[in-house]
Amino acid sequence: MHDLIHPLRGTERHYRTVFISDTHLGTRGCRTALLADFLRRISCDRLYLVGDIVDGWRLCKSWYWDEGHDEVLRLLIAQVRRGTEIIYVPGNHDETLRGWLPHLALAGMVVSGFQLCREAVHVTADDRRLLVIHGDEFDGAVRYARLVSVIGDWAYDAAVALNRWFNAARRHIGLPYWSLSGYLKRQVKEALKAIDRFAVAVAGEAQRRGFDGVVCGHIHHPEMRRVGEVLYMNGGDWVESCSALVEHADGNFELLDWAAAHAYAHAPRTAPALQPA
Ligand SMILES: [Mn+2]
Repeated sequence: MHDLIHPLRGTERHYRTVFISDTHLGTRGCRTALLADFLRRISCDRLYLVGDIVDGWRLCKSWYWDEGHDEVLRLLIAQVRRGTEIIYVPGNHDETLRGWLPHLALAGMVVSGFQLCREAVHVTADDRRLLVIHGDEFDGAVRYARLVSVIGDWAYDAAVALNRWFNAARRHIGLPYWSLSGYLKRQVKEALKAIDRFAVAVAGEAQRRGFDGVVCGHIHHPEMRRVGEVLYMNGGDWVESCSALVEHADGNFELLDWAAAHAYAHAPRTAPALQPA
């Protein structure tokens, strides 16, 4: 009898390099189950944590930690034990770490196998030099960027339906027509423009400094494309998109959509197995 092939089950994928960012551990938003699943199923020579890994070190009021968060931390330490080099570039939500950097520099900058640095330079298998930064330095460009993930396609569809009811109500109390979906559409358009401004700003910085590309996070929008003369790569996040950027042994890069991969691998097998006639 044939069985469906489950691409993730029981297999471990090895990559030259893995980049993850914006896990926001310490908040309820972190999708710890998916992140733990990812960390269990991949291995790599080098793992970059590209900022906003642990959130709210300063905001103890909203601090949230459960077994899922413990498990992620345990798996990261397990990666170190098996020889993975971990490079941690703090972001704006874990910027407390930035304050430690001068002291850590004196101590060799390695804490339990985690190497901390303000920014990193990654050399790919095919000898390209990539700047690795979180990206909040370019916040000026990015006011709207997060809206895109808030107002997704489904929300837009819902808004169109809601708009009818909304305007019926407005009519009822004598107010003129106002398009909610039009408003949301304009917001999404602004957000997309902001994402583009962010990419252009980050890539511009990398280009000015003579890099072949840049890896960043911060705006929770996974993307990989050429911007100007450099390769712009954003690994996304583990709050909404659950994505990671990986480098294969030959220096090729790939964006992994772990939420989609996981959903596929664990989809209920409702279709009967085909029997040969
Ligand atoms: Mn950030």
